[in-house]
Amino acid sequence: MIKGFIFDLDGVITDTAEQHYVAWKKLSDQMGWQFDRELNDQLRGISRLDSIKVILDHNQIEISEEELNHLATEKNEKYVESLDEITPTDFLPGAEELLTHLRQEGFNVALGSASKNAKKVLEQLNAVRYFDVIGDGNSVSKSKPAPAIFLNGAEKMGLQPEECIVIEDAEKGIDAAKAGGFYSVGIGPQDRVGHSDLRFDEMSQATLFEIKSYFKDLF
Ligand code: B16
Ligand code: MG
Repeated sequence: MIKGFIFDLDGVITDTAEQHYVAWKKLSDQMGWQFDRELNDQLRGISRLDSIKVILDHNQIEISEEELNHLATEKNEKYVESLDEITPTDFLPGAEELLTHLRQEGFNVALGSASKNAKKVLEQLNAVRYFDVIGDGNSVSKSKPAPAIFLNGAEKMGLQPEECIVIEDAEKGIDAAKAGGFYSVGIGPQDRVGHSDLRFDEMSQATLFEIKSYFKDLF
């Protein structure tokens, strides 16, 4: 039986992909690296350090570990500055409704985000109150597609993976959910999250009614 839900943040609750894009773009322009929205989409759900490695690989550039850390920190400073602009109107359509229904029906709810800034984003959205457990980039060391972040969330809720549904927008996020033995709901196109158990193009379609209808034997 399903007793809990684990939410990804960027692309599920709010669309911080745009702020990540602007920060990476500023750094790339400064460094003379090629960076566009298509490459930004490949960074969905992956950690900051893995992200900079993808950008460097794409540009066929090799730098020292020290420089890599330094530049990733610089990007983060740019990103964090932009988070002050997030307000409670910045939920993706449907996200707050789903969180509210889950609260009303007494489900356990956890966050399972790769971001080390997840708490700040939830605070800006006034969304901390919807979560029993906040798992973020500081909670585990192995990032998605490893299932660690979701296993950690389930454990803190006192639940088994098969009692939880993970909601994710990233290909590697769905990989992580499957690797951990979780049920999964994918948000996005078939070529990105078609390997989830249930897929919606947009978060607004992911209502509790639709989810319950699909996984009917589990509720
Ligand atoms: P930070 P999610 C992910 O968030 C983003 O999709 C990804 O683009 C970003 O690199 C990652 O968080 C780390 O973020 O630099 O703030 O630690 O989708 O897992 O909620
Ligand atoms: Mg995401």
